[in-house]
Amino acid sequence: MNAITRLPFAADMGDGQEGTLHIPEREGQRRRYRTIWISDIHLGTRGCNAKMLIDFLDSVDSETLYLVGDIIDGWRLKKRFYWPAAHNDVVWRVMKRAKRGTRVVYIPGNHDEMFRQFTGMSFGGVEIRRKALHVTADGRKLLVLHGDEFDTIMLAHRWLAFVGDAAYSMMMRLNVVVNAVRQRLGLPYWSLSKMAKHKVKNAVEFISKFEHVVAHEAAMRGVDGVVCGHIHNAEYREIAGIEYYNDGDWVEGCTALVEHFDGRMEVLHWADEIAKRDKASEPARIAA
Ligand SMILES: [Mn+2]
Repeated sequence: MNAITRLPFAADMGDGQEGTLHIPEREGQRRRYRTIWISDIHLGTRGCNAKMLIDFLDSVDSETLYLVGDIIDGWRLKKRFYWPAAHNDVVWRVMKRAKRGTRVVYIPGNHDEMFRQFTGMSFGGVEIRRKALHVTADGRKLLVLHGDEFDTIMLAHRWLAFVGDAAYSMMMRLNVVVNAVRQRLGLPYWSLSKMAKHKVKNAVEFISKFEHVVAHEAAMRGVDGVVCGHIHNAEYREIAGIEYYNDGDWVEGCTALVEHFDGRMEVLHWADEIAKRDKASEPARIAA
């Protein structure tokens, strides 16, 4: 808990403090959505892809923003305090958004469960909830929760144990190195563990089981669908008449779930969006 109280949020939250940002906020037109869901950012770890997330936050805007858990990695912070300026910049952007009028709902996950004790309270306009019911523009009811609630049912499966494992954090670190090299070579972002997840049979089985358990639970609660995070695997599937959405993560997947103004849902893979943007601006660059 000590490490948490040392987090330097407060220093940068005053008005007109933009100059204290490590990565300045980008001006200009932002893509607007009705709703944005992001989770599993794991601020306070080396694996966190804060730069990509900052690019995302500076490119989009929404009426409502759901933070679906594991935003700050309290487990890792307790072991070793790690808080680069870019991680502060992420928190600053979220708080600023709440101030500008976006409804921000924070649903702590298992890595930031220390914030669950503040359920029902609100800090700087950020509402802290254990779960939420979201009604889409076309009237579908979606249950929003982190997803670790299902771990007890999932105990037979090993992937989650692996997620907290040294091998996983090694892979995440390797991912950072690989992509730093790729960036220098002008190659697009590439996800190591995404590939591993799709190749390892047990992981595939685990993800599928998780999705079915979540969908079953949603059906029992009489909602049309469920939005969660936790397993770092962005997805949209219909399972037994229930819409299953997972907004993925910002460790290596770099994905968000968005709702358009007509209620249409979409998973955004931000590395792909950046690649599209770079391609679109290429003729302009050549012309210049
Ligand atoms: Mn989690």
